[in-house]
Amino acid sequence: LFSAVELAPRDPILGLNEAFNADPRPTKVNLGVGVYTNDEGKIPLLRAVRDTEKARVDAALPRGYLPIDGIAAYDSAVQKLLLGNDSPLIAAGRVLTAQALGGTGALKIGADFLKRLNPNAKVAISDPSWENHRALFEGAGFEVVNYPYYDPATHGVNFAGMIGALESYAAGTIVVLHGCCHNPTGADLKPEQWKKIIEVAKARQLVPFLDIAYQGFADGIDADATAVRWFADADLDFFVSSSFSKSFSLYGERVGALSIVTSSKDESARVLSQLKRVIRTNYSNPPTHGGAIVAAVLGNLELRASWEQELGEMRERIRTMRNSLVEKLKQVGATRDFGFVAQQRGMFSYTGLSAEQVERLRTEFGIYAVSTGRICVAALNTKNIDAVASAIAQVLK
Ligand code: PLP
Ligand code: TYF
Repeated sequence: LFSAVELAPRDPILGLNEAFNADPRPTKVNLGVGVYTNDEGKIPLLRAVRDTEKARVDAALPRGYLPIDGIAAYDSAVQKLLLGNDSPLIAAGRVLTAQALGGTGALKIGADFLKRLNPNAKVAISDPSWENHRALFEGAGFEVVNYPYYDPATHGVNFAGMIGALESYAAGTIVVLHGCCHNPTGADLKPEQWKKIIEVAKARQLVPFLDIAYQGFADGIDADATAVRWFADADLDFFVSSSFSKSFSLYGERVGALSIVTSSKDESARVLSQLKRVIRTNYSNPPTHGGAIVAAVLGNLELRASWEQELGEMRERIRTMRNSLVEKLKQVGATRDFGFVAQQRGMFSYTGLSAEQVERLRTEFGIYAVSTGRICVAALNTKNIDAVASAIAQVLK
């Protein structure tokens, strides 16, 4: 049965983790995978999460099945985080949300649903994008194309190229957009660019699929949802996959959601009924723990304030590390200006290092980055940053 099965290639990012774990050097640094670690190099357990977990354990709750679309309070909290507490769309019943297995699970059920709805549509993702975007949509049976996005010359967005591509797409094309903190480049769209994209999406009848996995990591919870809210204001039907993996530091609990904005309450009910069918045949219903914690934290003023405070600290620490890396690279005489690193947003930076330079970082210095030159700046800390800056300067020589 299995004699012809070929060995699949490793995930380029998660595969790095395996190599990192096997590396015996005590000075090794993992800037590969997109995980936030604190100044001690640890994945934090947020206070609000810890307190909520304790209370839940003490309550010794039964573990029945959740509804197919998850915890109602969770779904409602997700909608408010994305669209704002006073969203008229929520009030009008035009938004439906299903708790999902992380942002990845949200993309997967969204892709499967779209395939049933519009099987011949193409899917467009940014060049470059999170590796899994292409794989997920191809896995759902779609043809996936790239729209121009990153401009290595400016370390920003090739907006003319991007808009040109969007304008060339057939009606119904599904366009995956990073809501904020673009993975892997760290280069985000400017407000006026979002406005233009919305205009084109409307005129060309594109299907926007916003993926927001880092809400709160650029400027704040509300500020980072600006693009999502502008899509809502524009009276478009669109999809949003969102994730609490990063913002709640709950990576392994798989807490995310798929939200869909439709044109009416009646449409929402019909769409949700179909989405539930997709969920049922994938995994029946989501797990309880992560969703219950997030719902409890977001539903309690004190816990929510504590969460926002810690999320703000994570955001600030990343900003400090970005500035510090730029400074230190200057101090150690790096032969390039890395000022752009301080402008990029979220967990990642496209450093412009070549695959060979990244390879040297790993073999000579035990510093792990993605071969594309992406580093996770959220894994820098006051203990490893000097070594990282000096190693980067050396491989640039
Ligand atoms: N979308 C983007 C752009 C991401 O960077 C990630 C990262 O993990 C995800 C989705 C998936 O999120 P999750 O880990 O919650 O599945
Ligand atoms: O880009 C990252 O590093 C994160 C984590 O298949 C991740 O988004 C990476 C690869 C993958 C799943 C998650």
